[in-house]
Amino acid sequence: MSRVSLTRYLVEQQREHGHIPSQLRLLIEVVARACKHIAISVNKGALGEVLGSADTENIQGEVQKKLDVISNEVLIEANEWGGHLAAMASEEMDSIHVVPHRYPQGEYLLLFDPLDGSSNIDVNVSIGTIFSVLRKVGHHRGVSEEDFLQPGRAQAAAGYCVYGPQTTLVLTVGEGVAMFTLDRETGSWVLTQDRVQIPADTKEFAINMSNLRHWAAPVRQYIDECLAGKDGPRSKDFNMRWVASMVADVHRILTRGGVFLYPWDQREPTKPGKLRLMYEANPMAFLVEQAGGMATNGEQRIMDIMPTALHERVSVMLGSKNEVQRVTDYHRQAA
Ligand code: P6P
Repeated sequence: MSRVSLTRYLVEQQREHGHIPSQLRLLIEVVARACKHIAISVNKGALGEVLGSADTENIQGEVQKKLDVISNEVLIEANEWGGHLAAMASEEMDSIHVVPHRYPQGEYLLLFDPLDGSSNIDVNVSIGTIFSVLRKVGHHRGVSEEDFLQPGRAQAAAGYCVYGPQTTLVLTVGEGVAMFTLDRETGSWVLTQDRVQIPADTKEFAINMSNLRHWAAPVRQYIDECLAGKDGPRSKDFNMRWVASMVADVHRILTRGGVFLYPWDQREPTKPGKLRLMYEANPMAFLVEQAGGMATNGEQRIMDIMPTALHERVSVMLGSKNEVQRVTDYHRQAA
């Protein structure tokens, strides 16, 4: 079978569905190229003097790793000049980054977590870049943080790049999910899976079990039933995985099914959850739904949440539809 490159895939998707205007195609190709540059830095590890902390903090109050800062700079510099973007937002930046006046402004807004899972960088475990694309609505001049505060269902595209044994770009523009593996010899992204589908049922759950005593009752009920196995109410045994890198856990779920939970817990009761809505939960929810899965915060569809702040957090349950439906039903019954 002839190899299909990312560019060919986007051109053929545009021809078939007409939903990838040239500015969006340019945006996706620029982000994909930036991910290749990030992969090169990530893969250097100790040989590239890119490990360890940058001795700075981000808005989340988290100590930034050197690679967090490098990845953020790569994405900013790659996307500034193309004329496809009005502004960018990142986990690593307090406020939005407006495209400088020396460049033309485009109609899209790009949000990203430049290197998610950075606690895994120094121990050589898979990490990734997560991105979300919104349209700048309204024809007012200028762009502000308010322009970004759109629900996940408004996304024009979303994806991630996982830096693991393979470097894989996973993308949706609203017509299913496709996976592209980086061919390091030619430097091109090659389509390796199209029309990804998550099985509706699974025997694999992903959650940080050390937080068990802090969970709300519905989560506790759901996990206890999984742990009870075939002698319990589920009448089947479950397996558990927790990479502590959302990109790696979600990639496994897109590849073979599963359910991922990072729910609210009472450690910081005023926070709805740990993960960020705009550039972690929304793009992952878009991918999961496009692959036939489900993504809720326990009460509602993640992509229906109306954001009120750029860096707001959210409780996340996503993956195999029947499992997410079950744990969401437990929350609704407890309400
Ligand atoms: P914990 C990584 O820091 C991250 O944001 C996600 O990628 C991951 O799923 C989660 O946090 C891990 O959190 O509390 O298990 O370290």
